[in-house]
Amino acid sequence: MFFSRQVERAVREHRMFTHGDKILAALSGGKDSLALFRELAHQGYDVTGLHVDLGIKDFSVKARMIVEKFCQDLGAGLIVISLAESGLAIPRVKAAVKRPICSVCGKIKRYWFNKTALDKGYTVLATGHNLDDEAGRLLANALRWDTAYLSDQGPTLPAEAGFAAKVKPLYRLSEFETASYCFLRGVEYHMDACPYAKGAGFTFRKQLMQSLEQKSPGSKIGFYEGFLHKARPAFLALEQKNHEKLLPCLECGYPTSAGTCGVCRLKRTLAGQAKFNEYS
Ligand code: Q46
Ligand code: ZN
Repeated sequence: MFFSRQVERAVREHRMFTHGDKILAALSGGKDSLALFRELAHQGYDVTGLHVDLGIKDFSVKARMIVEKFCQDLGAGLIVISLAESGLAIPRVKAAVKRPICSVCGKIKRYWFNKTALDKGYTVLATGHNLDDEAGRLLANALRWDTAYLSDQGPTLPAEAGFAAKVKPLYRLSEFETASYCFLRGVEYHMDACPYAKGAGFTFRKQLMQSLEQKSPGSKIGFYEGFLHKARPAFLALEQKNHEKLLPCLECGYPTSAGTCGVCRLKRTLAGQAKFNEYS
């Protein structure tokens, strides 16, 4: 099947993992992450799910139910992290920070993905990013010529001090293809959009790339693969020179350049606000 062959090709060409690896796969409940997990399990990989419950009313309750049922039906292991339990439920964070919530939410999720993979001894962390996600992100990074992000963008990131190895085995497949896979395999996924996704820049850039694809089929994969082979090595070389030294966070050990990492600082801010509300 086309879908399986594209995953096999991505894994092989980018040496993502082998059948000896312990893979932790992030499961949001959406079509991409569930398709990825099902396909890896089907190909005989040792894969466990990780769901970060964002604490967004109704939306997160449904997402978690879908993921739990999916793993139960498949007989697969699942780890659930509740942001509400660590005081970082996304609606609370949104009320407290001035930055766009999606960039903070992304940071918090990445923090927990990485921490869980390292703490529990997984050798690689897999996410369900597809070609539309990757091409849209590349466009955003190129529009800003953000050399640090451009050097970091790719289907594999090797493990380094404090960071687990990360892979994106669906990077050759479009959103339409992952949705079709779920439909054909009877995978029930979360179709509701996150209430905070409206107006997010990434949606617009994906639509832009999709218009290009319609006018000129093959644009998305050509743009992304061309970047990987022809441009990324130059950005990597450039950033190796400017590489900022990271040290473990004083509170949680996560790599940071600021003494205390962003997530620990955020926790502190929210705890301070809660105390203020209690006394005011
Ligand atoms: S969950 Fe979080 Fe997304 Fe919702 S707040 Fe934005 S980043 S849109 S993938
Ligand atoms: Zn920290």
